[in-house]
Amino acid sequence: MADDKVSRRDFITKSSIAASTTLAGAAAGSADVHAAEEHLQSDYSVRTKALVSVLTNKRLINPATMDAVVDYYENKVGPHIGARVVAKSWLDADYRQRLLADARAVAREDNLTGAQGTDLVAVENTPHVHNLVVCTLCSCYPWPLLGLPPAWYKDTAYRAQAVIDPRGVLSKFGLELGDDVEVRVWDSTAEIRYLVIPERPAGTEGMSETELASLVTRDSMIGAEKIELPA
Ligand SMILES: [Co+2]
Repeated sequence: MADDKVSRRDFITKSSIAASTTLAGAAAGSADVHAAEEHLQSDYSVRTKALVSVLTNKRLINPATMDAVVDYYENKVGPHIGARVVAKSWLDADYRQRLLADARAVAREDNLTGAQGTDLVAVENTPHVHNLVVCTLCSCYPWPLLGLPPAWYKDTAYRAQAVIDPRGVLSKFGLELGDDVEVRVWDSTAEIRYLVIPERPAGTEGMSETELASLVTRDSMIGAEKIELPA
């Protein structure tokens, strides 16, 4: 990277101003903020490459193993796995009950625990309860079931507002909930990850597990949307 020390210090000052401006929501979308964010992104990516190269040269990591891990989370693990769990829970009452009682045990049975030995908790949406998942501290997420988290899940604004004003956040996502619906927010940790079992949409009677799974979206399993049948 061509940055000398002065311009680098200057950049750090600018990007922290940009970050606080973004947080305040005052200038989201301004060219300055975007320029600083892009700069920050490229700075992280350069630092990451440098770190990988140092660790590889010291033979502390193997690039082939790293590639395999990235490929695993990018291509093999994804929301299709959680979607299958949801579809199965819609069809099989006994499975659903066991899932809600002890999701970790069910995930272990189905070989869905992944590398992390985290606890998994399943919560169900009903006409009167809507569950929303967040990680206020960072971005803890049920990777083995949903793959990589969406960018908004890691966003400071989402993490802060989801616990303060979940209805407002859901409304921004296009989901307006009636006053008779209780909203429950689940704060994930390094130890506990949550999976939302969305409501099965009407008009799906007689569908197979595969057909049902194809309707289940990633965001519905975070509680950020309801599943709608395609028109
Ligand atoms: Co976290």
